[in-house]
Amino acid sequence: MGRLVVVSNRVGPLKDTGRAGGLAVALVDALTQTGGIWFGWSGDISEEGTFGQLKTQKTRKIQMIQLDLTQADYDDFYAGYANRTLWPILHYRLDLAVFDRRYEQGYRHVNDRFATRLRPQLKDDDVIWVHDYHFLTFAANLRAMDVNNPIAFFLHIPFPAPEVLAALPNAGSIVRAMLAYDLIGFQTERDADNFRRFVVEELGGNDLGEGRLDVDGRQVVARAYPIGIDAEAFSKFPMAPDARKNISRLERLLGGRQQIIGVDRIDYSKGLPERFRAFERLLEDYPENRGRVALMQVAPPSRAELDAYIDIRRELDELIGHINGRFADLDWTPIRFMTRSFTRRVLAGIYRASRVGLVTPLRDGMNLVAKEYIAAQRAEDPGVLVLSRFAGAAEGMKEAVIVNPHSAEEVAAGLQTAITMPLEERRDRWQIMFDRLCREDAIAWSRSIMEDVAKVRR
Ligand code: GDG
Repeated sequence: MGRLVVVSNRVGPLKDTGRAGGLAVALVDALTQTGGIWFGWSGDISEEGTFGQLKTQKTRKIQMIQLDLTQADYDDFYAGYANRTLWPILHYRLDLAVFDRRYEQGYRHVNDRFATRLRPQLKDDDVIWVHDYHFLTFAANLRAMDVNNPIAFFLHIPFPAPEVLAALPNAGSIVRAMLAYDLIGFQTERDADNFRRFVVEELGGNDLGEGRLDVDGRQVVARAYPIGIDAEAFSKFPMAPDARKNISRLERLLGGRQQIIGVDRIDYSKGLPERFRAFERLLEDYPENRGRVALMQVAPPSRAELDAYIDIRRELDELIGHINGRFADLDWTPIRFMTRSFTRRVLAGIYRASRVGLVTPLRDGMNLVAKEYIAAQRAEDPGVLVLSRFAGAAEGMKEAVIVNPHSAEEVAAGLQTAITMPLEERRDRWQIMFDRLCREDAIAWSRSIMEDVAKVRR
């Protein structure tokens, strides 16, 4: 295999400084195998934007190449089409999607500009791997510049039912552009199936079985490749000195009470208001938990300049104030809400100190927090994962307590099951999930995509 060229909106980090997630670890591993390029947005805005100087940085085997955006690119491509149009639609939130043709034009323009700037860097035997909803049309732009290399794509977020996606203006044209990829990877069988169904029903393609599609003589593979985490490494994090220090701090504070932990970017897809209402329901329906169980929510803000995110932040502040006001006691606060962030090691320690991991998105591509929570547990006395059926992770974690996040009763009952679950059952469920996480880790994930794209050369 030739070099690998990774394209994603944000690039790096190349070294684990405590913040690199499983994705960065898997991509650095894949890039180190063959050497290669990691190409994407610098995170900066400048007047020249994609016409400006490339920002490059090279380690022994990996070259990072980054480009700026102009303010207009940022507004239309990033804040606009990617995050106000595609993100809500792909998460089944038609009610929040904004359709503006300037956004779509900006999106197509930035994809084309990125392809144009990458083109001169490419060698004939490179394999190209493009990530996520920012770059759906990227391969079509490269193909128009006579790039014949194998190109794989991975979508980190859900691909909705065709009935939902069809509401996107020009959905057919966007999905048709995706067919310029050789291999399209999704988080779940459901997502891959939705994509194939769109291609058959809306574009008149043929489903040839085993994920293979034929559209007007062009063949593409669309399959599920559920993303994994660096499970082995993550399971050791709670033993690191800074994690242990924080575990002791937490345990002192809890003084024998049980903790439920939630960790999510503040995003309407994560089901945070529904989660807090379900916790309130737990305290109403199972009053023995008052004073004995607390919910800790780590919630780093994201995309905070978008209206939908300002609204949810306000809703959360009010709701938490209401619940804490209603139930707090002298020595007990029901919900602790933190918008600060932690290193991955400390986060792993917090997971370990928590009896229940609560992951209740309304829709989520995978949800790595569910996997990290399991990886961080102690084999002798593991906690319980309460998991939304609408997280991609639910497809491969059937041993969790699976709940419908829209039902406060069901989540409250799931929490009660988790809090009272006997040790033996906790161990049985945990062991199965942990073994699977180690087998199907981040590195196995990227390798299987790389193997398959090599097979479907044009
Ligand atoms: C997208 C898809 C898909 C959180 N707080 C801190 C922190 N985190 C880390 C978590 C986890 C990551 O952020 C969040 O990953 P998720 O998978 O839960 O969610 P998204 O950010 O929405 O990711 C998702 C994923 O892509 C991968 O394909 O699973 O469905 O939406 O790793 O630990 N990390 C640190 N400090 C924090 O305070 N260091």
